[in-house]
Amino acid sequence: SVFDCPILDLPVVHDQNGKISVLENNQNIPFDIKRVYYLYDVPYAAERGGHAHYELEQFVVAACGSFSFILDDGINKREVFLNSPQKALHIKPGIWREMKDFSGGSICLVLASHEYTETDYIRNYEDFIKYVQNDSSDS
Ligand code: T46
Repeated sequence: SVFDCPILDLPVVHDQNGKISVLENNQNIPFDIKRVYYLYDVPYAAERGGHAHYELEQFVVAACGSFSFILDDGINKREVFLNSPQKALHIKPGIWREMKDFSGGSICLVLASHEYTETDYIRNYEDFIKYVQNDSSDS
């Protein structure tokens, strides 16, 4: 569910010359990072996302600037505003996400549990709703 996508407080190593925050396999994140990517040069008012994943889990960090994620589990929607390099949003599998309100110069850093594969995407909202409804009737 969208309420099961926590925002992790990242450790901060701070000295007079700046800060370091860390996401590390087996330390503060529960999967092995297989892929890192980042969104940048996002034009004013652009919206991205509009899909879910079957398997992929990710941590999302506003490495620079700010933006909003709208998470949707087919029943509830939740908007998460990210504006701190010290926080990481954990998006679990089976969550529809949309992204908007990117500030100028923002960088959306993503740490992913799997390599890129298009077959892991659900890009059609009706297919997503069918998928989550079948999933919950199985359990
Ligand atoms: C997500 C949000 C936060 C690749 O070839 N390799 C990659 O690793 C990625 C992420 C994308 N692509 C290609 C596939 C598409 O042709 O780049 C194009 C745009 O990808 P996508 O529609 O996935 O872009 P976003 O920004 O809507 O979504 C991405 C992630 O895919 C998604 O998992 O949660 O960022």
